[in-house]
Amino acid sequence: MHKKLTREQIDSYDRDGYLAPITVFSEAEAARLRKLLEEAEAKHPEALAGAARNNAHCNFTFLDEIAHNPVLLDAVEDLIGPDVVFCATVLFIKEANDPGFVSWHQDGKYMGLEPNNGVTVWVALSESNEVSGCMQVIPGSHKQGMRDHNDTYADKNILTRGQEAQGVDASTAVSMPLKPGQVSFHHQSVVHSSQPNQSNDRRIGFAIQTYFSPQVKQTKGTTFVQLARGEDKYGHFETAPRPREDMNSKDVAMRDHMNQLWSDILYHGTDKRRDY
Ligand SMILES: O=C(O)CCC(=O)C(=O)O
Repeated sequence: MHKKLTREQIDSYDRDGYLAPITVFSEAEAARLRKLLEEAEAKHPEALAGAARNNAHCNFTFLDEIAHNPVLLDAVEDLIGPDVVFCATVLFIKEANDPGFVSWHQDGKYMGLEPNNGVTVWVALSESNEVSGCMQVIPGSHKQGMRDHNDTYADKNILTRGQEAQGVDASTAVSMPLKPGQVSFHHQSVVHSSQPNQSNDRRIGFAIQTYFSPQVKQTKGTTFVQLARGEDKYGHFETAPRPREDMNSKDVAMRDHMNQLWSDILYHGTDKRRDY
């Protein structure tokens, strides 16, 4: 018995490596979450910009609640099983008319997780469509293994290394437009990208990157996770605390520590680092 998704939706995720759109939050709830985010940005600008867009769920309760939302987790459980942890979140924000883009890449390439069978959930807090630069995926590419990536460090590329997966046939790409409150699911090995935002509104996505089984191992360093569902019988990871209030100083220090360790993993093998 599945909790949120149908058999057809699960089969389509397994076949194509993505599933979208799935409604998890109402438009009113998405508007409330966006308001909380924009109030938090106004009050704590330094805590939600640049590298601080990583793991902000450790410092803001409304982001923590999204990552632990029971309906969202019902769908995650349908896709990867009853025991679920997650290691990081990213606020992927493109301002109105922002030239920032995301090159073709696979999430698992630099995360050091083995095997790469987790799922990234991307929650839309504003309209994400072809004008505002929604995500695009190459269906079925999660079954073709990890590709070589070329680290470009391109100026407007939002990814850490500006990494570009090689051998991508963009003519087969499919867009994943989302309304505020809808989410997409993509496999940690599926090739995906997004174009600049050419709309007059911000394109705001909150990505939980990535939910996976606690059986997975970290091969490149130390990673903190939160338990999202079920139990962790393996203990392969450190445990990250959940925030009880916004911007508690202990949580802020812990998040900085986690981000440093995560950055060490994402930039493993290179001396060239950016501020995110
Ligand atoms: O927000 C985007 O445009 C890209 C997000 C992404 O690459 C991801 O969530 O894995």
